[in-house]
Amino acid sequence: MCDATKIIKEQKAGYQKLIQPNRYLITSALPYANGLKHIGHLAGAYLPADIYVRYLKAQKRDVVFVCGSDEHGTAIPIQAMKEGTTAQAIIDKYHPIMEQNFKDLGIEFDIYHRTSAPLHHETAQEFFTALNNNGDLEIKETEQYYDEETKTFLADRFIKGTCPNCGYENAYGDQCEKCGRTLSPDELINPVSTLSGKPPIKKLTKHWYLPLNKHEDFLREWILKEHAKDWRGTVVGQCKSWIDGGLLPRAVTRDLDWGVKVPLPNEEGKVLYVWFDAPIGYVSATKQWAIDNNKDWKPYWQDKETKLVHFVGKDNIVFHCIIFPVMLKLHGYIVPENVPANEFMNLEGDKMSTSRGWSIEMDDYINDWIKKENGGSQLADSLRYYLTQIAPETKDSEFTWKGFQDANNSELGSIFGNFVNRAFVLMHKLCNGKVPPLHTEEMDSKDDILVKEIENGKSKIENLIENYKFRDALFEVIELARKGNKYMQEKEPWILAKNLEQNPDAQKLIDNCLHLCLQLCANLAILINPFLPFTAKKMLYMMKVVDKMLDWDNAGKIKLLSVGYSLRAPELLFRKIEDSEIAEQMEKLKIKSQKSKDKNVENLNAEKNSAGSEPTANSQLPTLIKPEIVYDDFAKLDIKVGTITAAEKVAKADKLLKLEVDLGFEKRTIISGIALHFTPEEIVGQQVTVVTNLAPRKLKGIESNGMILTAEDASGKLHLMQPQNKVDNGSGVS
Ligand code: B3M
Ligand code: ZN
Repeated sequence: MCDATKIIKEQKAGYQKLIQPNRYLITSALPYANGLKHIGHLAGAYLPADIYVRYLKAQKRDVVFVCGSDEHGTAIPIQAMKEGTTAQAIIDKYHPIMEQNFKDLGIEFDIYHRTSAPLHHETAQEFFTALNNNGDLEIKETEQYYDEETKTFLADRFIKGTCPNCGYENAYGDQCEKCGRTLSPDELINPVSTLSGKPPIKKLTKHWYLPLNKHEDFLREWILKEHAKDWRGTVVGQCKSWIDGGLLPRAVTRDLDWGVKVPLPNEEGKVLYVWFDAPIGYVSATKQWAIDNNKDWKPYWQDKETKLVHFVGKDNIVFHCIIFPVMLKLHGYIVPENVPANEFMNLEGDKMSTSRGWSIEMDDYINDWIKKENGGSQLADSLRYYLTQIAPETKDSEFTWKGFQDANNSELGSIFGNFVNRAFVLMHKLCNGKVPPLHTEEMDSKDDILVKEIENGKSKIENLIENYKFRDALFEVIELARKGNKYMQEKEPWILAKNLEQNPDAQKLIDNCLHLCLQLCANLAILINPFLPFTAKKMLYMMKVVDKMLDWDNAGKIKLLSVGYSLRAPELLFRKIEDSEIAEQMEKLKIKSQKSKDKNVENLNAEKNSAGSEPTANSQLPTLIKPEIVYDDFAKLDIKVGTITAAEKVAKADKLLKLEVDLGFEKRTIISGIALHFTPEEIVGQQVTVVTNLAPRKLKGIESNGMILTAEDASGKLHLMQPQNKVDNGSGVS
């Protein structure tokens, strides 16, 4: 709890409601400018922050919401290598796209900065200098991995190897992307340089370290005691296991030429570690915002009254809860009040991953759904709705296209949109297009209950948002619309209207019903605004009222629309999403993932079959041993002997041969990456061993149903794995 909250709470002892401080600095993790970001990222660190900020702003609190591109670290030059360009070109390409993507989805930062900005470099250097001059950093000389060919020290993603935790073979030197474990290069099994593919040597180098071990008491007290209850359990749990595992000094510099230079003389070739400079990006972004808006940035970082909240995904917890807070404390800045980290969002039963093509990039969603139609921002809200409804706040969750369709059609459309639409249509039909009066003397218990629901709804939703429970808060907003529908259904103003001639007094009942329904619509606009800002705007237009009506203080009241005020005709708030659109997206996802599988296989084949060219990582590593498996793992493979009965080259694929293999019980088509090693003529008639139960996969549009086994010699040449003597086709190999 920050001091301001504590003081106010103490002053108001006995007063139940916790009064929140007035100044907030909200941050969303700075995404790496190395590629498009997917909707899992959106749901993790950006959308919840945006909801929270919109709510705080509607509360008229003093809030600054900062974000920006993380443009340093090895991720950027690696992407540059992949795209055959420079690191600078990569950040200049992705930074503006990411900034625009966020805008299109209604994520409204006060500033979207970038860590390549000179102001950021100065700020990060100043931070480092202050800590260093104060004796808060330690200097150590250690042996680190070095690539002799490219003359580069291999930190972070410049080095790959087998993860000691899960056995994944392509784990990076800083993290395993498969199991999520944070790593150091020394932990990798069989490390190789990402740059040259060669095994590294060790070389002595000097670095600056942040001695986290000296701050254990502070971290225990601050996280495990003070915040044990108000932070999410998953966040406290992760911090506890780090602290209990023993904190070590952590290097904050790197031998690299891409990044913020170490601000000391004679230290050429050394930069700040990306995880040292990136969070300082929050500070430099605040400074730039202050310059642009003629404000003072200091209170946001130095005044204990300010509440700092970091929104991040779970893989960033340790940096925001342990490392950065230690840096902040040493520098005399405030530490976060909360770090409401989210778990991960899966997609259609599998982990979301851009590199595997199993993802929905924000950019793709925007192009497919928002840009394609007039007023497509409604579909930005549909996504915001579904992502909040399934937000992975306490455990991993799952995005499915069907779920998205249902959320849009059955909840947004049939409940929320339908209620607002009916209220407006009936008001035009039965009340001359004007807000009818409320005849209090005619109010019955149903009316009273609805009024109470409106009043209570506000505080329920408010409490949930204050506690970072956005999914529950959104549920309550929809619940209120559901209650509106039920109320209207029970009141049946359309039936009353039929008997007006016999019973003219019934107009009063019609008026009351629609008066309350319209006031509820106005309330819904306020309450939905943090979640679905485009929808709230549309509702303001229909009600002919100004933005000011969305002030949070107005919620819970039933006098928002004046009697006799004429309102516009209803607009469709949410259009229906058709089955065909969902089928199209599913197809697109499958094609995309297949394409990247093909690409990965081709890359693998290119490596496997590049005899004569540079030796590859594989051919340099004949002794590479994979992690141990049990017999059952081996027994899952169905390996059989077959004879190649036909072979031909695959068009537009130098390395692929299309083979027909007779397995005795059937003939199979197998695409194999061996065309650089065998001609079709020499291979026909050869017996081979085949993994027959490998899932089929398409290569260059042809389905391959198995894999031919080969051995690779030191020069990279492939040899067929054949039985010592001819055996019957279909013979099992074990
Ligand atoms: N760029 C890692 C990530 O995108 C990193 C976050 C920095 S936040 C200061 O997951
Ligand atoms: Zn792993």
